[in-house]
Amino acid sequence: MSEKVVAVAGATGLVGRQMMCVLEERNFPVKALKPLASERSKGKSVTFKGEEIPIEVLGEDSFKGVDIALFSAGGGTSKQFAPFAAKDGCVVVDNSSAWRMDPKVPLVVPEVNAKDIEWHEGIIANPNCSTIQMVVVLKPIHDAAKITRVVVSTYQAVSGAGKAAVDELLAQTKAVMAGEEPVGEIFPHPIAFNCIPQIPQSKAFIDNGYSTEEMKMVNETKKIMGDDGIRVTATTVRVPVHTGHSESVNIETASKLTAAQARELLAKAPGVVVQDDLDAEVYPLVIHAAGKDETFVGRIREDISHPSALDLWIVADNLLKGAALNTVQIAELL
Ligand code: 25A
Ligand code: L14
Repeated sequence: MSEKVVAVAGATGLVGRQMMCVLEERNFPVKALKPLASERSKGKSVTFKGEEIPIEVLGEDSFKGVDIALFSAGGGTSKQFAPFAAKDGCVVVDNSSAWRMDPKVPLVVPEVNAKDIEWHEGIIANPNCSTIQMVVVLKPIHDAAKITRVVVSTYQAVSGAGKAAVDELLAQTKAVMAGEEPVGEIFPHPIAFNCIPQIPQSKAFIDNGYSTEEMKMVNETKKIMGDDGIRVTATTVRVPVHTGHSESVNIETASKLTAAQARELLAKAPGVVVQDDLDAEVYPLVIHAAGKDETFVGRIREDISHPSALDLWIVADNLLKGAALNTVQIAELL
């Protein structure tokens, strides 16, 4: 692969920073790195391969001479600036929700639908974090037994909501431990010692009673798997975890798979690690999955209430496989 000029839009955010770490760790052939952020980050710099690089303010002209731009600066920023990047011949890999359901934009998880990058027109979307870790597990099961329906509940870490949200969890935890009232600005209710069935933290709910995060899981799963026939319902919940999303998933299939067959399939699946030893009390845990690239699956069992369904527990690092790593993997395909 020839060396590329790579821009990172949102370089000072939690995901942007991880993107640069992943580029460095995976030895992505970077000719030059261009970190971009808002006016707020003017004067700051980032360190990449031991070199200090000043942040530039993101603008319409930021992408001249750039080959690949990785975006993680929020949906509004992506909507506004990605078209300028694409117009200048740069390929955008966008981590926001702005372009995911656009029929002209591929929505890609390399282990599932790498081929979809072929039809991009300058923008490729990185899916929602909770959706990514679920579909890497669904894919081998769908290929073997055809999934008809998925029921998922998530347990999502605060780092999904950015750096300020992580700070809020830590500050509220300290406050409660000191016997004080937890106060906060990011989440609609205290997150320390609590679970909040609302994601995102504002303007979450739509007319059907679902949150937008839940509908992302429904719609994006069908698009990535390339099968509108898979019925999906989701409940997404914020929990007081720093990093790593967990999911309880029930999967109905057209033909029956035993738990042993599913374990065998998943053990061979790319990007998936099976952790499933009940005698030893081994199953995926966020405290182990945080910082890792793989998606971990365990508690694999046959649903006793249904003739052909499985229950399982899926955990991954929401900032890595859920965001920065998957984005860089897409860039590697390019
Ligand atoms: O708009 P959305 O879609 O709801 O997304 C909201 C946020 O979700 C995060 C990301 O926050 C995003 O901004 N996010 C998006 N996808 C994510 C994913 N898959 C995800 N999080 C997890 N998983 P973030 O805090 O991680 O990163 C924000 C980055 O985007 C830059 N940015 C924002 N607006 C921009 C922009 N860059 C260019 N143009 C714009 N209009 C942002 O740069 C950061 O790099 P920054 O300079 O604005 O922020 C630098 C530091 O300032 C702090 N900060 C953030 N907001 C404010 C702030 N300080 C003061 N006032 C604020 N309002 C941050 O802590 C940051 O470190
Ligand atoms: O659609 O945990 O990428 O708040 C990123 C942040 C979904 C929610 C996305 C979180 C969002 C996620």
